[in-house]
Formats: sequence, C-alpha cells, structure tokens
Amino acid sequence: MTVSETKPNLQEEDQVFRLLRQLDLAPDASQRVTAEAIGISLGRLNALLRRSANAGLVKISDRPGPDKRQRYAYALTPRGAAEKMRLTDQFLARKFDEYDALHAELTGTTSGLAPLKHRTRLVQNNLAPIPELYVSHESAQKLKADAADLISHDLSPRQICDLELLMNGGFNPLKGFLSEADYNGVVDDMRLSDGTLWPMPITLDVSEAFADEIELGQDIALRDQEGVILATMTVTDRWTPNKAREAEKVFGADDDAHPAVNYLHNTAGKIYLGGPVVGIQQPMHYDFRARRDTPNELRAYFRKLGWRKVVAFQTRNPLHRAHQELTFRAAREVEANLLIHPVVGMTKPGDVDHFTRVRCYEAVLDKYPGSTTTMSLLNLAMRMAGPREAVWHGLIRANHGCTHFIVGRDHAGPGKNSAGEDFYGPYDAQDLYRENQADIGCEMVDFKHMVYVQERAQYEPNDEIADKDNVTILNISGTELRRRLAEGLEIPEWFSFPEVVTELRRTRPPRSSQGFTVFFTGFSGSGKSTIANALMVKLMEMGGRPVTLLDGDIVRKNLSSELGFSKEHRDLNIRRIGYVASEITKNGGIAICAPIAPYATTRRAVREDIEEFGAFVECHVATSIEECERRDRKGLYKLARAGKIKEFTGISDPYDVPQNPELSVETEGADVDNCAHQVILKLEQMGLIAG
Ligand code: PPS
Repeated sequence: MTVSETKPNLQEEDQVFRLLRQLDLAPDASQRVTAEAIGISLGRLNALLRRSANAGLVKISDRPGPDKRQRYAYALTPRGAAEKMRLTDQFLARKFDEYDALHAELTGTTSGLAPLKHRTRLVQNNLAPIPELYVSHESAQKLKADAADLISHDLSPRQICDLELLMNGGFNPLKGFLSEADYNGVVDDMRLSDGTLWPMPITLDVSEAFADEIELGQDIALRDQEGVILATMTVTDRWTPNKAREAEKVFGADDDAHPAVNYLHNTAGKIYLGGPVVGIQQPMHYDFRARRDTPNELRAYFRKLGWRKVVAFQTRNPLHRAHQELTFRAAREVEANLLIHPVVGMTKPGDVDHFTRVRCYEAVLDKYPGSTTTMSLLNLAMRMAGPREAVWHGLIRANHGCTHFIVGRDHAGPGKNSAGEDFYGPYDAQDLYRENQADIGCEMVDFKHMVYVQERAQYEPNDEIADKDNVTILNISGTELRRRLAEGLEIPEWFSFPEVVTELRRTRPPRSSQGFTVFFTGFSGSGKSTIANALMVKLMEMGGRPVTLLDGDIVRKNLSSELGFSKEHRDLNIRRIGYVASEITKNGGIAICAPIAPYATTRRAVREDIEEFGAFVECHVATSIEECERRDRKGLYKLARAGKIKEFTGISDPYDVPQNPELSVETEGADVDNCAHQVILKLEQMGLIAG
C-alpha cells in the first residue's frame, strides 16, 4: 500500500479544511486576506473555491461594490459548515496521533491519551472544552439569510430540547440526528455504528407528508415554534422505524403506559430523518437565564474554581432534607464538589412545574456549606427509560464536566406498566451503569436510601442503621407528600425546609381551592349533557370557583364549527376542548366537558395536559348503545342505521370504553339528579370540594 492510498489527498483536504474554517471565521474578508490566512496563492484559492462550490460546500454570489477585483462573495453552505466540523475532528485526531508518535519516539512510551472521540470520556480531561456544533456568528447570519429558501421543519418541544443538547455538546459525540445505521446500533446494542456507547435514539421524527417533500442530500431549516431558525440539517437518511421494536428494546416493553412509548406511538411522526446539524443559535430561554449553562460554560466554571472532581445530582422533583443529606454525603464520600443538575426541559407528566422547582432548589442551595455546591439547569427532554436513561444521563454529565454521577433506586422510573407492575427492577439502572461505567467516563455513586432517625434527630442511610429495632425511623413517600399538600395537612420540619414547603403550597394550594376538570365521555344520547348541566348548577350553588360548561354541541358550534367526525377531526375537537379546560383549570376554575371523546389515546393526552395544573376527573356515562339507540332523542341513530350519517359512534365508528375512569355512571334506572349527585360525592371524596 502506498502512502497516497492510506492518506488520500491529505494536503488538499487540509487546504479545504483551512478554507472552510477561514470562511466561517471571516466570510467577508477579501480573497487576498483569505489566501494569506490559509497560506496559499490566489490562483490556488480560486481553484479551491471553485471545487468547493461544485461540491456544495461553498456558496458563490455577486458582491455589489466598486472593487472590480472583488466581484464575488463566498460563504459556507450548511453542508460546508457540517464538513468543517467533520474535518476539524479529523484534523485534531491526526495531530493527536502525531503527538502520540512523537511522545513514543522521545520517551519510549505512547502518551496514553486516547483518540479524539474518546478523549472527552477521560476523567482527567473533564475540564477541557468539548466540540459544539455552532458556526461563527458571521456564518450564522449568512446561513440564516440563505435558510429562507430552505424547506423548514417546525420542531416539537421535545426536538427543541434534543437539538439544544446536540448543538452545545451535551450529546457529544453526536453530530446531528441519528442516521439509520446509528439508530439501529443504538436500539439493538446501545452503540453507534462506530462502536461508541450511546443508549438513547435521538431522532428527528416527521410526518409522512413532510418526509415526502425531502430529497436525500437536501438541507432543511430547523425552526422553533415561533419560526426562529435554530439550525440547518443535511438530510442523509430517511426511514420508517419499527416503533414496536424500538419500544421493546429501548424502553423494555411496547406498552403505552410508559410515557415515552406513548409518545413514540401517539405523538412522534411516522418517519425519521437523520443527518448532521449545523447550529445557528441556541433556543431562547427567558427564565432563569443565569442558571442555564452549556457544557463548556460549566467546564469553564469548574476550571476557574479549581473543581477537579464534581459529582452531579440529577433530579426532576423538589429537594427535601433527605436529598440534601444524601447529595452532600455523596460529595463527601468521593471528595468532590457537588453539582445539583435538575432537568427543566421535559419530565414525567404530572411533575411539579420547573418554575416552582427552581425556586425550591434556590432555597435548598443555601443549606450547603459555602462554595462546595452549585446548581445548573439542564434543558433535557427525559424519556423515563430507567437503566438506559441512567447511562444516558451519565454521558450527558460527563459532557458537562462531571467526574461522578449519583444513581439512585429506580432512576428515571416511568411508574407502573399496564399490568400494574414496575417496568424495571429497582436497581437495574445501577447495574447497567456499572457495566458501562468505563465507557461513560463518569463514575457512579450509588444512592443511599436516607431515612430520619427520630431519637438521633438526623438522616442516616437505611441500610447502615444497626439498631433499627430500638429507634423510630420516619419517612414520607412522594405520594404521602402529595396527599398532605393536596389536603393542606402539616408537613413536618424534619422532612423538608420551610422555604420549600411554602413554595410548594403557593403553587399547589389544597385541592379544595384548586381548579379541576370533570370530563364526561359516552355515546351520543347517553345523558352526558344532561348530567353535566345538573352538575354545573349544583357547583354554582356551592360557589367559590367559576364553572364553565364545554358541552359537545356548544363546542362544535363555537370552537369547532368547521370540523366533521373523521378520526382526525374528532381528535382535533377533543384537543381543543382539552386546551380550553387546561387553561380554566390552571386559572383555578372548574371546567365541565361533555363530548363523546371516543378514543382512549386522545382522552389520555387531554388528561396529561390538564393534570399539569389540577385534577382530571374522567366520568364515563356508561349508558349502553342499545339504550341510547332506543332513546334516539335526536333521531340520529335511525339515520346512522340507514347509512345517512357516516362514521357514527357505536354504529359505524368505534368507542374505546374507559378502562380506569375516576367514575362510571349508570343512567338506566337512575334519575339525572342522582347521577349528578354521584359526581359531587366523587369530587368530595377526592378533596376537590369541601365536604
Ligand atoms: S366527538 O367524537 O367527541 O368529537 O363528538 P362531539 O363533539 O361530542 O359531538 C357529538 C355530537 O354530534 C352529533 N353527531 C355525531 N355524533 C357521533 N358520530 C357522528 N358521526 C355524528 N354526527 C353528528 C351528535 O348529536 C353528538 O351529540 P351528543 O350530545 O353526544 O348526542
């Protein structure tokens, strides 16, 4: 093998690399300055520019102005920017090998430093900067202007979170949304196609209609929900994933009770696109800006303070005394500083909102000894994938400059599956982490279950208490805490900090003063509207909170007059009702909804939207289809049987019977007043109205 075969066009590639770099840094410089910066002649520069333009890496346009020698302007294309990043890595890796070889020649041993892509995994390198996917400010302005001609994809909230961490290096070594080969490797073996550990598919899911518009090799613009362009992506791969397989392999079961599996099947688009991303600007955040740090900002902070060892604590819940105790113990144990690193992107539906949590964290931060601990917010979209999620979290923390990571019991657990059992074993996450620790590059500190020992007035790890029979061990579970908050009961000082409790009470007043939604569902003519009207009057009689009725017919007239009864239209109709109800609930009112709402997945989505702000009381008006047809108050069943109304629920369109509604009301043989009273009793029992 000749040298030129092993290193094809090395010089040329080097020159292309220098050219792309120069165009990124100073796109408006004259050709003479650019040629000088690269160290080549003007003639050579022209040849390189032409070749790069033909390869789609550089865009040539007319430059208006008097200078005849400067007739053209040059700028990086999105593909050129991605190529620049690839060549940067390659260039650094080569220099690295050269250094290694020189080291060996001079000392007789290699330097012991790994190739570039593994370098950031090494603990001793946790403070060096890591690669980001952003181009320079000047190139970003040009790419942004050019992107007006590109097809745009409007990113979902989850994709925005993923993109932010791709661009700022939080998902290093990923350079974009996964290609099909990388996706298959990640799903099957938690490895990218080059063997690098990566447990979570980071994919750009889109609709079939959007995917059909795209040619492979095309650049697309990635925009946030206000239309601001955040990045471009060169689409190298497009495929239809086997979602059931992804669910089984990544989340352990193809069961919609898992929030990420539910998202995969019911929210994510059918097609995945993959390809390198070029970062133009980070997503805008207006809240807690001073507390948001990129991996490189955190690394710089640790460098500045001389924090060589840092243990990270991941959380999606408010911190109480037990957490403070265990995190501080973890830091002491490994003689490290502590980073409280809460997730503020997307967590489990129903979690305490991040605004409240961050105010709580700020209060707890004061309880740590000065300058031992800091807090930074992570805009991650969690998947609740237990063991795989723990490994993923470790990699992300390594990228953020941490050397240690706390993994607890049931880390990132998704709750129960549809058979009522846990998805993962309580220590599966720790086991998988331990197996992969060397590749993660962030050592695990396993979480001790801390309990309060009353006689000694202190927290201790449960498994280290030798005199268990002689002491009183106290603990309050998450469920019990929620109950106490909901019912306005006392939360003892040994459990939490007064500042945290005050904050939680401000956001979560007792249930009897919170907003809530009663959501009736059932066949046409089942009696939903009648019971809903009676309930409304009873609640208005009680007073205290405004009551709004969103009856099926009223909504179809005022909000959804253009919609019919296809699945798509029904879903849209119910999502609109859900949206209005969630706003009412958020603002402390009572929303009573009474649509047919025939599909379980849509009802679940509405439940998730509303439960962010208050209770969702699903009430199945369980009148049988035979009885509804017998009543046929509006004469619609007759028309449906005669085929004059198409897609009629229960006759020619499906109805998913609610599996676990809060209440099921039988109307046959019961009067309206009694049915409405059953709902009132349920509301009382749930603490939503005072008894
Ligand atoms: S959905 O499925 O939840 O969007 O339906 P909804 O908004 O509650 O509207 C149901 C009312 O529309 C009338 N109607 C039909 N219902 C079911 N299927 C078909 N194809 C249909 N066409 C018209 C019917 O009167 C329903 O009223 P209610 O109050 O439920 O009897």
